[in-house]
Amino acid sequence: MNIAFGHSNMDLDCLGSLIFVKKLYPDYRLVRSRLIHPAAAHLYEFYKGYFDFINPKDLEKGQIENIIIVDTCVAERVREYLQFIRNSEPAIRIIDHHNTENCDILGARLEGSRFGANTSFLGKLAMERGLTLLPEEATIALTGIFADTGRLIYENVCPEDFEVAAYLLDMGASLKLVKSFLETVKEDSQIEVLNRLLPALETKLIQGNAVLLSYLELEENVSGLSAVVEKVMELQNPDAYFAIFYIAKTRTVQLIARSQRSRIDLHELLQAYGGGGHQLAAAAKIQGREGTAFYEEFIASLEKSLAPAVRARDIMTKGVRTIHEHKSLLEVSMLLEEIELGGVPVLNDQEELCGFIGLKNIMKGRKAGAMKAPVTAYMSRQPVWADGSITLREIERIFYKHHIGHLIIMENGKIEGIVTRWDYLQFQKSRSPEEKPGIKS
Ligand SMILES: [Mn+2]
Repeated sequence: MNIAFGHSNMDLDCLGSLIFVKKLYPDYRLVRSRLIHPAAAHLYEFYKGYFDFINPKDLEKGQIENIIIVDTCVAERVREYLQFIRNSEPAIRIIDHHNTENCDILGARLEGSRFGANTSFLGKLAMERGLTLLPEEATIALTGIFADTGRLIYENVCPEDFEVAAYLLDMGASLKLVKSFLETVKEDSQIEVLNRLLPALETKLIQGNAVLLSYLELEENVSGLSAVVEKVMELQNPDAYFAIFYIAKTRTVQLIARSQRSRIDLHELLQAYGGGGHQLAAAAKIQGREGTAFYEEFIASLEKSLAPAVRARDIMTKGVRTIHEHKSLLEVSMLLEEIELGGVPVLNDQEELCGFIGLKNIMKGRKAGAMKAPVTAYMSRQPVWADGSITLREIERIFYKHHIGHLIIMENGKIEGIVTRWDYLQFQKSRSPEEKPGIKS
């Protein structure tokens, strides 16, 4: 017998991969994990018939010749299957999109690419072979790709994920169904918590970071709380969110945290409470504490332990050139060419900031044939400037509000630098790892 399986606690990418295995290698039987990841439970309920799974225990009976393992390369995560294989030395082929350096399944043949989703690798094989899928199979596979790629927007996404997604749409995948399978907040109990959380939210500016906090008492534990917290995060878009629940029945404080800034390292922060997780997603359970007292104490500790937010002075271009108000448009355009910037601050006789002149202003002068006119005739007389201590969020707000591309940064009445839209975007692009928290496998 030939068999295929994914990791324990099968998730959506696992199921997506397996549906392709079934199409590509029809002589392999798929084996079901004892556990289905909660995020995959709904899809599994509707579509389990399409997999025609056997149970790990069924493996005891036969002789296993070939094995395909998908979406993991770690022995620990497939132990529940391997323990039932009685014969020695089956041929093992691993198809995984994780870093396979840590693979500890001996003698296995490794395949796969670092695509956003493992499903995409198998999807490429299916495309190359010109396979046809049922609409239901295409829906299963597309859900897998969307789950592991945050709907094709995480940093791990490759062109191949898009290609396979397009192919699946062609095969009749239903985006409506995919969307509903990806919805993680749908139980009544979760929605009730969500409704109670929203009015309980408070935002605090801590070290320049916009931090969202909430405290809620629950009778008993509600499953899928972290999905609710992620939903709130999505709605409010803070730098970080700390949701604190007091579970009356078990007298436990549950702390669930999400961050969007790698500077706010949640794994490290929550270790102090015996918790942990990833940099951007972590949780802790604290026994024997009274809820509200813990909440107050936790906020106070954040004031001390939170890393300061990035400020204008951290990302500005320093050593900014300026131009005197009596200089001509021609002179300023030559200066801009020299320094490769789109605009410069204008100074008056007292060396004070009195305007800003950019390419657009010069263009107007050029059209009017007035390149010899003084800068004052065409500059904008209300230069937008800000203090070096403002945060990224405030910079963003100023750009949008004033429709400008350059923000002059002053410290103690002196021009210290300029933040351009380009500086801002470069910084946003470079700050990794900024993977979205959520399903990671
Ligand atoms: Mn995966």
